[in-house]
Amino acid sequence: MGSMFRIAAIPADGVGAEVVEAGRAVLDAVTGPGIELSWTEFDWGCDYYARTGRMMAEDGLEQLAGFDAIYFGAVGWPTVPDHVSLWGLRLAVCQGFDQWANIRPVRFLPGVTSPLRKADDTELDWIVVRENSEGEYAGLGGRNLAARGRGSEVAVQSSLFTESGCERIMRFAFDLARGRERRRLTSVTKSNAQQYGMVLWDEVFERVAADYPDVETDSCLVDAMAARFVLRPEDLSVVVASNLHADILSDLGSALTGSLGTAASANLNPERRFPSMFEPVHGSAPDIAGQGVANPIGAIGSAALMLEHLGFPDEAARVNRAVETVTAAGVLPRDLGGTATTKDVTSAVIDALG
Ligand code: GGG
Repeated sequence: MGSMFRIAAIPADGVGAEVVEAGRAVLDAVTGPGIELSWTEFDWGCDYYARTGRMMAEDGLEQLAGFDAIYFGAVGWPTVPDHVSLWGLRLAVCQGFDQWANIRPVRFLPGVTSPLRKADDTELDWIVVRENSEGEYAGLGGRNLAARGRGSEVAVQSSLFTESGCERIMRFAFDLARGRERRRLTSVTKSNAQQYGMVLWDEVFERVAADYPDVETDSCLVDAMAARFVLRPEDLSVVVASNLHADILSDLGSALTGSLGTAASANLNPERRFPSMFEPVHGSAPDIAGQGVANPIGAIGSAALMLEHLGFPDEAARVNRAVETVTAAGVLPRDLGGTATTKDVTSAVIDALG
C-alpha cells in the first residue's frame, strides 16, 4: 500500500493559476501508485476579495489545518492594495501556521545565462534562510490617521526580534549548513545602524555558533552582502537573515540566476504541528498573467521541495534533474530569453522525468 497525502492548492492571483497547474502536472507525473496526492483547490485571492471582502474564508486556517501541505501560487492584483492582499492571505497562512522558516535556494541552471554571471556558475548554489515569523514583518506600528490629509501624518513601523525567534531560525540554518558539503553559515544584519534587534540577533548568533564548532561562520552587513552576492558568491553556502533582508537578498539571488521565475521556496513549520506551504518566490505578474508564458520553473522547484518535505527525496531529485535537462536543452521560457510557453516547459520537464 502506498502513502496518501492531502494537498491544498491555492493558485490565488495572476500567473499563480498557470504555474500551480504546471507544478501539479509535474507532481502527478512523478508520483504514482506508491505516493498518492489528493488535491483540494481553494479559490482564495483578489477575485475572492472582490466577491466577499476577504482574501480567504473566515475559517480558512481551520479548513487548511488538516492538510499535509499547501501548494501556493502568487498573491496580489492591482485592484487590491498590496498590503491588504499580502496580509489577508500569504502572511495570514505563514503566521497562522507558524511557518517560521522560509528556505529559498539560489540555484544556477545549465543553459541559463545572466548578464552578471559567468558560464561556469552551475557550480554555485547557496540557500537563503529567511526568518519568517517576526522581524520587520511583525505587523507592529500605527499611523495617526487623525492627521491624514494635513501633511503632518506620522507612521511608525516597528521590528520585533525575540531571542527565541532568533535562536530557532539560527539552529535551523546551522543544521542545514551542517548537512551540506560546504559547512558554512553566514549571518546577515544591519546591526551597525539598527542597534537593538539586530544586535540581539548578532549576540544570539554568536551564542548558538558555539554549539556548532564544525560549521564555519561569518557575519556580513546586508549592504555588503548584496555586493557579495553579485561579486563574490563563491564561498556562500547557507545565509540566514531577517524577514525583510532575506526577502530582498533572495530576489537578488534569483535575478542572478537569470530570473525571479526560477526561484523556489518552502515556508516550513519545522515542528510539523501545522502544514507547511510551498510556493515560487515570484509574485502574480499582472503584465503577463493569462498569456500562458509564465516561467513555471520556480513553481516546479517548489513542488520538489514539497516532495522532499513529505519524505520523497528521490522523487524531488528526479524533478530537479528533469528541470536541468530541459534548460540545458535550451527549452527556456520568455523571461530566460527563450520562446517556450508555460505548457512547453512543463511538458518537457515531464518528458525528462524518464
Ligand atoms: N509567491 C510569492 C508571492 O506571491 N509573493 C507576493 C509578495 O508580495 N510577497 C512579499 C513577501 O513575501 O514579502
